[in-house]
Amino acid sequence: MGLWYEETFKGTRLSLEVTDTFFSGKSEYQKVEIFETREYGRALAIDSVFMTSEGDEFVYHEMLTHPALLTAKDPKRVLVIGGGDGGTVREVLRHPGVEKCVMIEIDELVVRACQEHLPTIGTAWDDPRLDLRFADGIDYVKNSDEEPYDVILLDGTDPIGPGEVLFGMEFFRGVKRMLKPNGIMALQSETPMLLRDVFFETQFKLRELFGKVHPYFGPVPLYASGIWSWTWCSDTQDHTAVDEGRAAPIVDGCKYYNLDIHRGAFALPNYVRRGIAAGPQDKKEG
Ligand code: SPD
Repeated sequence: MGLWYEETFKGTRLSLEVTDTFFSGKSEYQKVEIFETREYGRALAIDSVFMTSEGDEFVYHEMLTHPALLTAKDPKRVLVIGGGDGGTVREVLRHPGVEKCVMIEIDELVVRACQEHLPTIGTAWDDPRLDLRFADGIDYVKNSDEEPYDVILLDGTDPIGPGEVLFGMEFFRGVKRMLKPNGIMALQSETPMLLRDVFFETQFKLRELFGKVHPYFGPVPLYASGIWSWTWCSDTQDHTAVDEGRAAPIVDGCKYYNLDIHRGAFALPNYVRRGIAAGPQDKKEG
């Protein structure tokens, strides 16, 4: 039996057996570690919280990316904020119609460590359509005067400590400012099971900004509780209107996402339906 790497998260613990360590370093923002696990292959942890693993990353990255890209109208410009392991931009750049994908990641150490030690996840670093920048996403969406985007994907860490601002109203307003009027934003929106307050508060904040807000769900075994959510937001588009022509080759290359998953993922469990229907005041009652 090898060593065990343990994540403690909101009163729960998840342990993975680790057989090797490839990287351990500290940036000005956070502690970054990459190791080999017995069942999930190589994994990345930031500040001792699992971020991704070779074994289950496909669920998270496909689900963050394809529901938005395939319901957007002819998306050419895509912005990714966060996503330092490269899995999200990999999925974005599988869409041949995307002409430019700007990725804003605050921590260069995460990207450099993943480029060297997690090459199976970030397979699109050399794609000429990728414009990778090491910058603060909050500043970018607040101050950038670049052309707005067709799709914006938020691939941040948990909203605990430094990541909290990435779930704040000011940040979401900035993101909307950088989105075309018929654009789509999708974000990872945490576990409704363990971080219920964060999940519901996020839904309510997004509803103040977007005419259409739809959470959707999938299993990510590496994340606390195993049940993960993403949220699709737009003023004009329809979250069910998948462009099936564009979807076919994308789905062929996916390990998780397909059109049945797309339809099913937006089905809301009763506790989520009731929590949303109850509104901000009653979010804890579910
Ligand atoms: N609890 C972990 C949440 C991590 C969300 N972001 C993961 C980044 C993967 N690209």
